[in-house]
Amino acid sequence: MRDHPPCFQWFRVTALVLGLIAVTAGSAAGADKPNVVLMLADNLGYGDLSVYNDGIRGYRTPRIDRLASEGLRFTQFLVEPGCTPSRAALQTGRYSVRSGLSLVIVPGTPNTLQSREVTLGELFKSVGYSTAYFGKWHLGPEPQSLATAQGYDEWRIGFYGTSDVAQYEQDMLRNKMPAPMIEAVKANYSIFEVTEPGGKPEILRPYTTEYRKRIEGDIATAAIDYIERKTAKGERFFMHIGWTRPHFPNLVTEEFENKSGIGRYGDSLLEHDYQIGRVLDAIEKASIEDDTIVIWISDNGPTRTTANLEELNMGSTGPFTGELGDGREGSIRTAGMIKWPGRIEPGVSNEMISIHDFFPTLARIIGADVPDDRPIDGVDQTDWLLGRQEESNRESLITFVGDRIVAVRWKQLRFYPVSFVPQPTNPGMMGYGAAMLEHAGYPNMFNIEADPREERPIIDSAAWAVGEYLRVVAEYRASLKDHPNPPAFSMTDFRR
Ligand SMILES: [Ca+2]
Repeated sequence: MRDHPPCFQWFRVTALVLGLIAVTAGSAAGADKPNVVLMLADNLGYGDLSVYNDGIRGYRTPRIDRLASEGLRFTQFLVEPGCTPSRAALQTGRYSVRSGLSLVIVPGTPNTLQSREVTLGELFKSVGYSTAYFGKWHLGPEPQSLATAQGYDEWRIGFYGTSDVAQYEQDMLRNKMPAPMIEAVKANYSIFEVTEPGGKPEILRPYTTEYRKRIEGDIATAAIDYIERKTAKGERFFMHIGWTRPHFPNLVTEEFENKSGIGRYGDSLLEHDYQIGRVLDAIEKASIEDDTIVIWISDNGPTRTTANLEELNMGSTGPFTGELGDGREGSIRTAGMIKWPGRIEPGVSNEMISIHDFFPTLARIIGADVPDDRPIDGVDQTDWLLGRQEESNRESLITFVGDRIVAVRWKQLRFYPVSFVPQPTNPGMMGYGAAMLEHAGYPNMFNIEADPREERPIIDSAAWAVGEYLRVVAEYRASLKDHPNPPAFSMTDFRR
């Protein structure tokens, strides 16, 4: 650290004292430690909500649209290309590759969430919040990986993996698998609850196709119960909900069947919207609305070619190409919004924010310490969100698949060291079913503002920007010197 002249030292001490007074005054007013409700949709695309698509798909999502109108809606919210990677990034504020979680979880490997990671739950616990997790986690079933081993006091309507496990039983029956094997597989994918930190999961029921219809409603009911319990005790809380929709299979209750006009993917969106509305109503009813930050975000783009047949190409990426699992814009740019009455001005912003940024931003808001013994890739966006500055603090983002850098964003430019191409299936699979094509030494480039569909490569006219691409990659690679990544697991590359 640089030495400062004495007058500057005096200024720093004075500023510190004034800062302490400000913090004390704020705490007395109770305004600096809001409740935080963080809601994560599963595989919802940029063009799936009516507030993003202007209702052109016929149906409306009125409750999320209203939340958007009361808060700040992001049109450049970036994530990682898959459930596990994005959730790891959200929990830790770090590129998922740093915790070996840049592909889907495989239980029994070291690639599940490890104790050494510091999660959002642990941040909130460190400053005295009550914390709870609901629904889908997808960061591993190992004891150290559970939400309740990672800073959350309780975990309701819990499951480890993804909602497609609801289809396994029928598929195994179709394939004449023996009954004991079916029962063993089902037991791995049950719905459970953990009622205390470090507690043992208590199995509630198997996650079947029938229960797939009801789970979103049960998650909402458990979340509402939590809000009522915590407000009755006057406790500050951090509530994190891993919703299940519109991840396939999108089976819904009778109430929502054929309601959207576009089939069950749309019906599922309507149910998701309805259940969000129930939770928002509970916040209002508990009279904590003005003192509660509500964040609603999706974890990644939708499945299109990799969904099951009934839902093929139903998820919408809006104007962008790509889908869950590949590195293109539609995979990593999705819907998101934040509401904090009286603090965050309602509106719409095209400034860049990524899922990693919530970790340092929420830490700043609640006065928690961000770990300084490891690289943190999220940036603190508080000043931008609170309107103290025009621009966000982010201008680049790297996208990984496994241990590979597959795309780099810098300002409005996208760089690709590889190309994603469809598998020769019918239909050709992209997204997590795509193949990756090695480039012969030069990246591909697109201007996402001039060309949202990424149809016109610009390496011929914009090679001046390659230096920025290399700088972003070099800065990340420099951080690996003292903090090497654990080996990334791959189900297709066994050379390491
Ligand atoms: Ca997902």
